[in-house]
This record gives sequence, C-alpha cells and structure tokens, in this order.
Amino acid sequence: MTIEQIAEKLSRGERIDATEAKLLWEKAPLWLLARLATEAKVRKSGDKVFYNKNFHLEPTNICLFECRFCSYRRCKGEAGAWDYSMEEVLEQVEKRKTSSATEVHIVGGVHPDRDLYYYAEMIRRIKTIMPEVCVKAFTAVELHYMIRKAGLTIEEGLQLLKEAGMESIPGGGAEIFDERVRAEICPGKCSSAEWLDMHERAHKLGFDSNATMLYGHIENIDHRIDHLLRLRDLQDRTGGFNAFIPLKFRSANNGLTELGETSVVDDLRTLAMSRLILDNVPHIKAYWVMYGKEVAEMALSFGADDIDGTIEDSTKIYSMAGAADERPRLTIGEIEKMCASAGYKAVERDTHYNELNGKRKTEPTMRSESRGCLHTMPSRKEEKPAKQD
Ligand code: V47
Ligand code: SF4
Repeated sequence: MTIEQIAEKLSRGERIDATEAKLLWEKAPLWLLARLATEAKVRKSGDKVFYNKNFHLEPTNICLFECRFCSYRRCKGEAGAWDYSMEEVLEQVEKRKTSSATEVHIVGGVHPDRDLYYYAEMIRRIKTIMPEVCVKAFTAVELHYMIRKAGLTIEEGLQLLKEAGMESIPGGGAEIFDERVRAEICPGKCSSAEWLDMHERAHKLGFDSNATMLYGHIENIDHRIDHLLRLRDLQDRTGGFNAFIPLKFRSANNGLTELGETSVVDDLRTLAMSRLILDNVPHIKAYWVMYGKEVAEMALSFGADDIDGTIEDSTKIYSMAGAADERPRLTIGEIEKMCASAGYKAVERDTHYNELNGKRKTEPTMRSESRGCLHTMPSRKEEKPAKQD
C-alpha cells in the first residue's frame, strides 16, 4: 500500500492495520496527518472541542514503586514528600465546595500504609461535601495494589469503590504496554495485562475510563503502535474508554533525564496517529498542562477534541517533571479563544462527556448498564512489588 492509498482508506472511514499505521507515522507529511486526523475528529465530534471544570487531589507522593520517568514520587521522610491526612484532603475539597467544578480527579503515589477502605471512606466524605461532583479516581496501578492488598477480587474492590461514589477511572499507569520496555521504565508495577484487565472489568461493571500512553523515552514507533492496538482491541470488546491521552515524557528531575524530550512535531504526529489508529475511541485529549497552552492549541488541528480541565494549581506531576507552568490555570475565556482560533466551538462537558450547556448535572451518569461480571478472579493475598522503598 502507498501513503495515498492508506489516506484514501482513512478518508472512507476504514480501519488501518499495524503496517499501514507504521508507514503513515514514519513517512506521511505533517500536513496530511493533520488533514486526516481532522477528518476523523470532525466525524466524531463535529465542530466541538470539550473541556471540563475539574480539580486534582493528590493525597500523597509517597510511593512503593520507583518508575524511572517519575519526578514526583518520594520515600517516606524524604525531602519533598507529602502525605495529607484525611482531614487535610477534605479541607482541600471544602475550599472548592462553592466552585463550579464538576469533577475531582484523584491520583497519587502507591502509599504502603493506605488501603482500599481508607480511600473508599475518602470518596464517601468527598461526596458528602460535594454531592454533585464526579469522582474520577485512582489509576489501574493504584487500584490493583489496593484491591489485592484487601484480598478482594477486582470486581469486589471496584464494586466497593462504586458504592462509595466513584464513577470513573483515569487513564494513568498505562505507560507503554510492551513488556520489555515496561520492565525497563517501571519495573514491579502492575503489568500491561493487569492494567488492561482492570479497565475491562471496570467497563463491565459500568465504569467508564480513560487510557494514556507515556511516549518519548526509550520506546520506538512499533511500541507506540502496539500500545494503541491493544487499546483498540479492548475498546472493541467493551466500548468503555471515553478518551485517549498521549502523555509526552517530561524529563526534568527523574531517572531518565538524559533522554531529553520529543519535538513538537513528534507530539503532533503522535496525536494525529492516535486519532487515526483509535477509530473506536470517541475523544483524544491534548492535556494542556503537559504540552503547554500553545502546543495544546496546535493539537486541535491534529485530531484532538478535548483539552481537559480548568485546573487550579492542583497537579504536581508535570510541574515537578519540568512542564513550564508551575501553577497551571486556564480560564474559560482562554479556552474559548483557543478553540475559536482553531476553528472550533468550546463545549463544557462532565466526566462522562455529557454536554453541560451551563447546566450542572444532578444525577450520577455512570455508563448506563452493568454489563455483568466476568468470571471473578480468585482472591489473592497482597503481592509485594518487586522494588520497595
Ligand atoms: O501514569 C509520570 C505520567 C500519569 C511523568 O485520565 C509522566 O483524564 C510525563 O494519567 N512525564 C498520571 N508523564 C497522569 C494521568 C492523567 C493526566 C491527565 C488526564 C488524565 C485523565 C490522566 O502521568 C502517570 C504517568 O504515565 N507521568 N511522570 C513524566 N515525567
Ligand atoms: Fe509511583 Fe506513579 Fe510515580 Fe510510578 S509513576 S513511581 S507508580 S507515583
């Protein structure tokens, strides 16, 4: 197949395979990727670009794991470690009580002394303070650790969190699915199969979720394509992913600093190829906190239709890894301007991509039906990650 033939196939809305994706990724001119990704974006979301009003809670950066790309984790007692008490976390929520945030995004380090029941209680208490806020919480890595530690099956653990008020699962922890690359950059944490399995089981219980890919470190284009195809396969089975978020590796203050960072052209090609390969995922998010506002604006011409939230100084993952802005904030006016200059209309959404049109949701809108459980996994005792602090 030639690039022109693959382009025609995509313009007809047909699916491409790994070989076709590789040819396009490596050889297609940037303008063609922009055109094809825009066609695919417009087919899914017309002239809309989505944003939400959210804030992040990061209860702790103390983590059992030692991912080499992570600038954020600390050992207990180390300079720069934080470990908020339940009351301190709830105080942060109280401060946002009267804001118009519709989502709280909770992630953090995998703390050895915290457990599933503690986090379920945290969610319950957050919902008491802000009953209407949607709790999008815990990467599959955190969930895997806390559910196994509790000795429950994945379904039992997820069900417990659902009953506490959790509605959606963020996309973190996916990194790169290729097992050899994963073993190099984040040894010991949940495997690719376990990450995918967590999301599959969650989708079948009625949660929706996101997926990410950490790129720009030691992986190559084949690994990126393999990652996207594993997500596409899962999405074919469940339909539970709302959005895919390519995460550009930021190189400051971590174990892979010497690698440097990808070019903006690589970032735009990656966004476009994500849109083209993931033909069954409705939204591609250009996470502006990580790209910066200018590249996020360009991303809207390369298949992205979501720029995440208006975050008020509340995520440290990227500022600690060298993202330019230490107090990331984007006003609604700036979002509208950014979308308009790319030729789109800014639309506020909730976590589940219901359009809000100035309204707040009043009822939780989890994926409509539980799809019935997979056969349950046997309970296992807590498994210690290979590396510990
Ligand atoms: O899993 C850690 C990544 C993720 C670095 O679901 C890094 O809406 C780049 O998943 N350079 C957590 N990335 C954040 C995340 C996320 C972000 C925004 C929206 C959503 C969503 C999810 O951050 C981790 C890891 O892959 N990460 N360190 C770094 N140095
Ligand atoms: Fe821990 Fe997450 Fe950092 Fe890995 S990326 S060390 S799991 S905080």
